[in-house]
Amino acid sequence: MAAATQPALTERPSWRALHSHFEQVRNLHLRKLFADDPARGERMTAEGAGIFLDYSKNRITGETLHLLLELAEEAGLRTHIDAMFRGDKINITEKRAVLHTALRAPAGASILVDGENVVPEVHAVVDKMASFSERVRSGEWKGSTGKRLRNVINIGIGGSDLGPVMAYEALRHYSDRAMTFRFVSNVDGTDFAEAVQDLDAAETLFIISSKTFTTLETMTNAHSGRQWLLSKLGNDESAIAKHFVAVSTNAKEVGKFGIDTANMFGFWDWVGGRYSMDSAIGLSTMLAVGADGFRAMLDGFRQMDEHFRTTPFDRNLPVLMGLLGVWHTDFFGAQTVAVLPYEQYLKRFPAYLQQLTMESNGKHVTLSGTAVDYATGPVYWGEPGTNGQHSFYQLIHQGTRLIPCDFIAFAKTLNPLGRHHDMLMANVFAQTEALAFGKTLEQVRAEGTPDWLVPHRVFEGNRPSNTILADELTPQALGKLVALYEHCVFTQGVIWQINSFDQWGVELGKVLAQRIIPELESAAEPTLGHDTSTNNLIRRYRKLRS
Ligand code: G6Q
Repeated sequence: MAAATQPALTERPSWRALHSHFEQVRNLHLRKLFADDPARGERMTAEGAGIFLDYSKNRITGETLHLLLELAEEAGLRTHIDAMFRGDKINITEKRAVLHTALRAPAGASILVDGENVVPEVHAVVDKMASFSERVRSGEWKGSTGKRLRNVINIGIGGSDLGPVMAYEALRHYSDRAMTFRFVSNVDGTDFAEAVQDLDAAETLFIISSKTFTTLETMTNAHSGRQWLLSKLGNDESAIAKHFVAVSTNAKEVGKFGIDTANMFGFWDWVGGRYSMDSAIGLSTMLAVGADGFRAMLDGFRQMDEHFRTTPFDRNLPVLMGLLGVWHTDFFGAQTVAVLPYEQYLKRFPAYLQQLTMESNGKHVTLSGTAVDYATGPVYWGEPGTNGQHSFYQLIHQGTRLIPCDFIAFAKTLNPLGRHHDMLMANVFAQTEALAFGKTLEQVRAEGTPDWLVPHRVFEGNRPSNTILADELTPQALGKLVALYEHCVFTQGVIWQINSFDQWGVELGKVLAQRIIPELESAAEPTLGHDTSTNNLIRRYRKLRS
């Protein structure tokens, strides 16, 4: 890959220019930037695929933007985008193409992986999911006792869980309310026990979602699911075929588990776990909202893909958001980004984004293996508004850290209820205004505040935020929103010259856990060869447990 021959990020002319520029603008206040430029609030906006982005409340000038866009050009962002969409093996440490965009490519498209067009296969899987979903939703597909299946339990973890949970919650409004959806991920038995405790096994369908079909947590939960079902249905092994389906790339392991591979929905090694909610991993989503809803979501993804692929960078939402993130992270030294959806249905969206962003860009070496000497992916976190306003917003407004925020809101509510929605939206606008402009010492004094209290009531302001505004939370809008962040992550990964598509950092803990399991399970006192802390903790656990 060309990366090895790229100049180091910090050697790029635009990067150096950004450094000297930063010294000039670091103390500029948004109050002044807005006062000096009456058109700023209208100019520093962009619209793509029906999503509106207001980025005017960031600490940037026209020159900042110009230099950031130059950085994108120097980094060869355009070439990298084309390489991803084309199916080049840009995930070099795993020697894989990165083609989540192929999951939503239109039927007639041609995208080659190792010389083979993958688009027909993608559509064949969506069709197979659609016919299965319709059979379950209509009641044609029945459980082994002849009862209709009303409960769906997705067993999966990480990329095989967070997307499905988030999408189910996000699209609940469109879901079949006669059905119950649960998601089991944690190897903590409580997760499974609570998920099934009030369910009738005869009405329950398990989806075992695992790309590899070897993941410890998922396989442990899948076996517990199998046992639970069999124990409730008279140990009739033939029930498995009616109550278990799999989503995986590993037909061999699926077969070994006892699931008929006719009831397996496939995907491919070029779909990363955290980029897979629009693959067959979204089977639970389709069961909830139906095939048309799922296809509408794919269409939303596709629209944002097209926007990202074809729009000039200065009007390109994911590019602008990605570059602003680099500006905050590497120049202002911001360590986190708060994602604040003012939409209750998006309550799991920040958790979903944590994996998407942090597993992708939490990297310490470049593609060529050299250590970076700049900060890469920030910590993403957040909660829906207005709830967060009554807890952690205090630190964002008056704390000592700079926390760039993404506010996400919708013009229309799915649950019109009196004045609720206007109140919700008033809070979005009020928060971004308060963060940017704050309240000066003079203003606080002018309100008659006693002198001793004045410093406590001053809001410095100058806290950056983006506002992302869409029309209404539909399946299509959800697809657009997820793709927006996927491509924002991609943009940043290209700038930082890292591989956004591997995740070696999760390996070590897995390996060590496998080593410790027999040490906990053995009847005889094991000989422990860890450090003294780990040895001591294991001994203590063994003692307390008994
Ligand atoms: C995502 C990661 C990781 C993965 C899980 C589940 O990008 O690779 O979160 O999705 O470890 O893996 P399986 O789907 O193979 O069970």
